[in-house]
Amino acid sequence: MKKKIAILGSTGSIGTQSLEVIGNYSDLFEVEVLTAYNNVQLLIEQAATFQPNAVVIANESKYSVLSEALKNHPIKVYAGSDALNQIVSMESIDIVLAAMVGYSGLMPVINAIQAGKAIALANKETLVVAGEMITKMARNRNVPIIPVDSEHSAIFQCLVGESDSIEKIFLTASGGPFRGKTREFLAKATKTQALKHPNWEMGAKITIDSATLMNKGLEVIEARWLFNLTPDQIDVVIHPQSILHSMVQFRDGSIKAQMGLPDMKLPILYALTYPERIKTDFPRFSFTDYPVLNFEAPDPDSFPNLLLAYRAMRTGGTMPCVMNASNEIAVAAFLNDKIGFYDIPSVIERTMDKVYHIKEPVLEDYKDADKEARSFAENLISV
Ligand code: MN3
Repeated sequence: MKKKIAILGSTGSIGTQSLEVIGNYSDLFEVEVLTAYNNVQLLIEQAATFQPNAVVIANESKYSVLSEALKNHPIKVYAGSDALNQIVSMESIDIVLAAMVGYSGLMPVINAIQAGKAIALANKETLVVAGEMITKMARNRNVPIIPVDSEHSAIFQCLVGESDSIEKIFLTASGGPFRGKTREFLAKATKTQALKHPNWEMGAKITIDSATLMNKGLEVIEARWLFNLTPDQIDVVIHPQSILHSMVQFRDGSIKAQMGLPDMKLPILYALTYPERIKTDFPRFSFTDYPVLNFEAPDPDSFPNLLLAYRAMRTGGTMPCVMNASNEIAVAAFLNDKIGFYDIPSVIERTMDKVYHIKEPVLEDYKDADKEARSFAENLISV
């Protein structure tokens, strides 16, 4: 039986690579649902190629273009965030691959878990915002959350066959385009420079997050909830070649690493086929091509976002949600040339200092905190 996949955010970087994987293994997978936020042209092409049961465009103003273009196909067409939230519970879906960007992933993932769907999670912000609530919900419903993020897939793979004996984990970070740069240089860094990532092809938001190291901060919080760790059990190590994708140190001192060439198609495929491994013809790693692999500590002076993420994680409650919201606003402003590189951590820190904090939030509290933090951060930027 083919696994039927719903891809949320199919026109983004992870979404398009997922479709490539699914296209290569059409004997194993079938696309059941595709959703996109705004990119209606690519969604139309994808739908025509993969013939899903249904498509959803979140931006309702694009509905007529979408339905007109697909009118000769037996594909159901919907629009709007309510449709997006409902589609994930469709009876026929086996796996929901959550690959949208930012906070927008939260409600669809919650609804998919409530509907008992296995989650392949690429949307890290979901666990950053409400990881405690979501992982509890998934455990209660016996729903697996399989990480797609390469570092978390690495940890997940290292833990196969292990019992509860983790001492700590090491999340590797490439260091992004600004590794080794001084504060002086970074103060004047432009978005064009920030968008040139050395190892990974990714969307704009995550590429800026990589340049500021917020991406690693988000991943630290994501790892905390995925693997049920305390903040002290998570370390970050800069590894510029992106060959070791992350490591687990066990209580006997032994360390396992998962490694390979940097290619998101591998963790995507693993998440979709787990617990099996499928034969691939992806390029193989050659040890002699990489006689030296480097490791260094992150530089918290040049990249304050990593410390802000640890602070948010230790504070808990709504603080990671507030941090994430202000980061989304600040990154969007940086991409629109409204603020400089170091205004990003400054906006985040000031928002974290000022927006009220709820220690044991319920869903509504996260929604309110997200809204409040966004408007606070926007005000900081507009003055
Ligand atoms: Mn990653």
